Amino acid sequence: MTKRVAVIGAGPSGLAQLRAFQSAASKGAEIPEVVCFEKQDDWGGLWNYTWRTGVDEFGEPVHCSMYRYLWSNGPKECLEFADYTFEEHFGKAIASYPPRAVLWDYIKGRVEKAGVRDWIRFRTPVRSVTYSDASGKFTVTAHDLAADHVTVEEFDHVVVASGHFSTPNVPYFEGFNTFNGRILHAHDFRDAVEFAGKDILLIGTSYSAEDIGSQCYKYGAKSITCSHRTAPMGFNWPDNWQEVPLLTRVENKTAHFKDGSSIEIDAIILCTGYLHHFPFLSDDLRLKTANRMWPLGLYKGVAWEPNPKLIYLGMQDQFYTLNMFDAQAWYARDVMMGRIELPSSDEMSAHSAAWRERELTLADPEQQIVFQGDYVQELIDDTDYPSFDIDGVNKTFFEWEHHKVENIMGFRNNAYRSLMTGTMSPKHHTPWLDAMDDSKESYLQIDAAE
Ligand code: FAD
Ligand code: NA7
Repeated sequence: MTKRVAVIGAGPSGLAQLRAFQSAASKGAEIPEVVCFEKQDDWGGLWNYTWRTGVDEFGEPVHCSMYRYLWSNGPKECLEFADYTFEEHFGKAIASYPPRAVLWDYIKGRVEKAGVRDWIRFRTPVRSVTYSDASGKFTVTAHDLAADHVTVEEFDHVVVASGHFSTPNVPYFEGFNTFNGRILHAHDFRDAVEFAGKDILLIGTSYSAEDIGSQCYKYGAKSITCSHRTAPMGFNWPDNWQEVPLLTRVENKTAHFKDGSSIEIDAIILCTGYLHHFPFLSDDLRLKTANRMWPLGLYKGVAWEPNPKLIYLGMQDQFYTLNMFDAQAWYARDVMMGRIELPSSDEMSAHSAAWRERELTLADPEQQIVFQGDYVQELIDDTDYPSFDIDGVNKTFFEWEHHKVENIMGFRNNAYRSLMTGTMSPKHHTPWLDAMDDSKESYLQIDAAE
C-alpha cells in the first residue's frame, strides 16, 4: 500500500515539501500520496495578502500578518531557491529587495512549474491530529469550508508547516482598557497611510517594530516612539523618531515609561512577536517553544523526537528562509521515504542538545547567521538538494547588516550578487523612501500594455 503524507499549510514551508516530493518523482522515484491541507483559498502562506483582520468570511482566524507596502526585509539573494532562481522566474536579473507581490510571484512560480497545485485542498483547515500506537498512523480531521464538510482520514506521516508568525503575542499594559486611541498588534497592521499625521508608539525592537515604524515614517506619521523591554535598536533614525524604555502605563492619551518620561500618543502598535500555536495538535505531538534559533525536540530541526513520523518545518527563528525550508523539506522527504535512517532516540536528543548548547553561546546576529548557515549546510549535505554557497549567503547577510547600520532608511537601495547564478543584481530604479507604489508592475517596470 502506498504511504500517505499529510502536509498542513501551503506556505513556503509546505510548498517546499510538495516540491521536494515532486522533484524525487521527476527523477523516477516512487513517492507517497501527498495531501496538503491549506486553510486559505490560495497558496503562499504569509505572502498571500488579505485586507481582512480578525476572522475571515468562514469565521476562521485570519493567517496574514503582512501589510501593504511590505518589501523584503533582507536581500533576496539570501533566500533564493537553489533549484529555481530569480532570473529563471523573471527572465532577467531584478533588484535585491522586492516588495511582497514580487516575492509571492516568485514563490508561486516554482510550484506552478512543478505542477503540484492538485495536491492541495484549499479552504480546508486541519482541526485535529492524533496518533495511534496501535495502528501506527495519524488521524487527521479537516474541515472543507466551501462544502461545509468534515473529513477524517489516516496518514503515515504528518508535516506541520503552519507557520509561527500568525498568532499574536499580546501583552497587557496598565491603562489599555481606557486608552483613548487605537491599540493593535502588528498582526493586524495593514496600511501605514492610516497613521499619517499621527503620533505612534511601538512596543518591541525586532523586525516588526523596525519595519512598521519605517513604513509609518515613509507614509507620513508625525512621530514614532519605540519602547524597548531589553535594549533599543540603536539605528540612526530620522529626527521624528525616538527610542524610550519600556511602557509602564497609559492614561487617556499619555504614555508613561520606565525612566519617568511621558508623551502624548494617538495609537499603539504592539510589535511584540508571535506564539507557536498549534490548536490542532494533541499534547503528545505539540511543539512548545519560544521564537528562537534552536527549539528543542526536533532532530535536525525537523523530526519530532518523541515520534519522528511527525515532521515540523520552519519552526526556527529565521535569518535563512526559503532555501532553509527547502533544506528541511528535502531532508524530511528522505526520512519519510526511508532514504535516511534516523538514529536512536538518545542519539537524536544528544544531537539536538549540542545544537542548543551552541545556540546559547551566540553573542550577536553575525554568529546567529553563521549558526543557521551551518545548520542548512548539515541538512543539504545529506540530500540531493542542489548545493549552494552558504558562506557567500552568510557574507551577504553581513553586508545587509552593515547597510542597515549605515542607513536604516536606505539599506534597501543596495544590490547584491546572486549566489546561485553569479549575476550582480541591478540597483532599484527608485530609492525605497520615494517608491510609494509596491506593485509588481512598478517594481519590475512592466508597462500596463505588456
Ligand atoms: P507561513 O507563511 O505562515 O504559511 C503557513 C500556512 O499554513 C498558511 O498558508 C496558513 O494558512 C496555513 N495554515 C495554518 N494553520 C493551518 C491549519 N490548521 N490548517 C491548514 N492550513 C493551515 N521572510 C523573508 O524571507 N523575507 C521577508 O521579508 C519576510 N518578511 C516577513 C514579514 C512579516 C510581517 C512576517 C510575519 C514574516 C516575514 N518573513 C519574511 C518570514 C516568513 O515567516 C517566511 O517568509 C515564510 O512565510 C514562512 O513560511 P511558512 O510556510 O513556514 O509559514
Ligand atoms: P520577534 O522577532 O519575535 O520580536 C518580538 C519583540 O517583541 C522583541 O523585541 C521582544 O523584546 C518584544 N516583546 C515581546 N514581549 C514583550 C513584552 N511583554 N513587552 C515588551 N516587549 C516585548 O517578532 P517580530 O514580529 O518583530 O518578527 C517576527 C517576524 O516577522 C520576523 O521573522 C520578520 O521576518 C517579520 P525582547 O527583545 O524579548 O525584550
